[in-house]
Amino acid sequence: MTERKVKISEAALDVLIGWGVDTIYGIPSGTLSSLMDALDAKQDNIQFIQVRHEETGALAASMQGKFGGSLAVCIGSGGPGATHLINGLYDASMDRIPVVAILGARPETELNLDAFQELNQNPMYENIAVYNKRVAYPEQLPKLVDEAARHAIADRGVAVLEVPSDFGFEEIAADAVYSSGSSRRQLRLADANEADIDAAVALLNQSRRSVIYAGIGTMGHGDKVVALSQKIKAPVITTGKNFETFEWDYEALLGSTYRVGWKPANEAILETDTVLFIGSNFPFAEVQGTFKNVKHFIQVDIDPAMLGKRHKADVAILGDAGQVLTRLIEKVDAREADGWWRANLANVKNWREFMNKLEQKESGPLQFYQVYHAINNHADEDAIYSIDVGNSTQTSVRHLHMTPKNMWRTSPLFATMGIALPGGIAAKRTYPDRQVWNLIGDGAFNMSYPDVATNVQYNLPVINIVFSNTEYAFIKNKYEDTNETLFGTDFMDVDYAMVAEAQGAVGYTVDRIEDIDGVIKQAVADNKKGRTVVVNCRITKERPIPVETLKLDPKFYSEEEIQAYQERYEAEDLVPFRLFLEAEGLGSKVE
Ligand SMILES: Cc1ncc(C[n+]2csc(CCOP(=O)(O)OP(=O)(O)O)c2C)c(N)n1
Ligand SMILES: [Mg+2]
Repeated sequence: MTERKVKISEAALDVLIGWGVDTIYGIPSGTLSSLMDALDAKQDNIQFIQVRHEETGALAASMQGKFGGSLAVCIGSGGPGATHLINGLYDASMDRIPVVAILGARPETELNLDAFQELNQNPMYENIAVYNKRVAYPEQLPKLVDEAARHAIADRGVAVLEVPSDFGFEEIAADAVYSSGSSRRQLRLADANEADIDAAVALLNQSRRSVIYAGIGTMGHGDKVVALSQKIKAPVITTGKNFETFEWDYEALLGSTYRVGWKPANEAILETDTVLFIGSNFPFAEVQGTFKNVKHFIQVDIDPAMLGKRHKADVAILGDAGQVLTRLIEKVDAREADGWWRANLANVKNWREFMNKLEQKESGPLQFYQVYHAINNHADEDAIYSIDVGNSTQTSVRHLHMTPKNMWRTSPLFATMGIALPGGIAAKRTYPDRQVWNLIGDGAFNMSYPDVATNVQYNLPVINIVFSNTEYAFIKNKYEDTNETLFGTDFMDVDYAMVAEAQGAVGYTVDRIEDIDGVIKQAVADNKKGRTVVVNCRITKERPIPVETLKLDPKFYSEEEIQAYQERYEAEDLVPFRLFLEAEGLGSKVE
């Protein structure tokens, strides 16, 4: 009997298929030659998505993980392709998303000769990779691909494998190869310590002004957070990346803190005495003094390395958010609605009225608010949102009406621009039957728009909303507060509708409030017919209200300052939280 032989590169792909891999993003190159042959042979099981830039591929891979898709793989040619992957891989690493990156390399006999395109590649990823190797000889390739996949998943990060281009052409005995994907198991977290739960309950029972700070760890447990919130009358602060966990109109949802946030959360966090901080890593906590007025800090996390990271924890609970919430709901005392609760509800109601009024304007030059209003009107109830970095991050957490049926993902920690469009490719690939919206600033679209063609080429129809203001507004707005000039923040106008049409997508341009609803409605109709759409929303240059530096309280600002602030942000009806507290007979802690 003769031994059955298989091509090593095909065997390596079979290993990945065993890990559930169904998509590989990248661009071919000489250094990826044997892998490309294998991708051709394995087309029935793995789709190669040819992107226009390797960064798009790596960002799509990262976003695929964030959207809950299968293990994502991206490839880059030895040298320039490997360096192009870097932003996506750094993004995945910071969000602890499993991604396998395969880097091409010179054939074995040409290695280490300072040959054309030859780089010492693994060290570029030393900083971030959970696994980072070069394959040493051909028969090792399937084994190391398996190692890379297993480490990416088990260690929640980026696994990098450099593969000399000729190795995959060799053959290996078919029965010498296996995928350990079928052995994939997860550690079960032990139940939370009951004494820690009791200590948390004691603090919550005695607190006068508690808030629940619900991070990404509470995703999927929004109902429990709300049940606890209602039982102990603690309003809910969430985080930029966790809005979809809650119904957008939950009456005690205060939004998120700091710049990408809401006014009520920024105010309440300075007035609360007890914070129940669940499954969150708020990276601005120390630099902004977010918790400076907090007396008691209770933290819940599944990662021991997070406990105590952002603030000293009076009670630290190691455990799953859902399980801990259930225990807390069972044990904690119920509380009647009190002044703290009512003041927060009144504050958030006032904030929502402010947002609604702007969103619902019926005529005039288009502002970003009305774009969201039209999206909210026409989006499917389970729409997926892929969000870029810039004002769109900030405005989408304020104005998109999200519920747990939606998904909302961005680059929250690495915060790289250009992530929304690759994210939309990954989202549509993962959920072909759901509606996908990419919400993108014009600066970020400039970084990513060649890949509209990728959506068209692979029949992955999405709706791109481009917020065109011909400026890097998020940075310009910051410079207004920190710099002497706004140098370098403006750029020239581009006709993004034409850019879309040139790539086989549908393009629209809109600059009036009167027209936005009709255009978005049409975009949705086109998309439902299988078209990728780009809506160039030429919006005004108004700055979204800076809720991290509110100038509304007469205790701290002159009448002129307040009036100027209110006029600029159309915020005549916004009331400082202190007044709602005082109406309940409560004092403010803010000095
Ligand atoms: C790759 C990258 N480069 C630069 C930045 C810094 N940055 C953050 S937001 C932003 C402006 C975004 O501009 P645009 O996409 O036009 O959105 P806008 O804020 O104008 O709505 C910049 C330059 C970044 N986060 N990522
Ligand atoms: Mg812009």
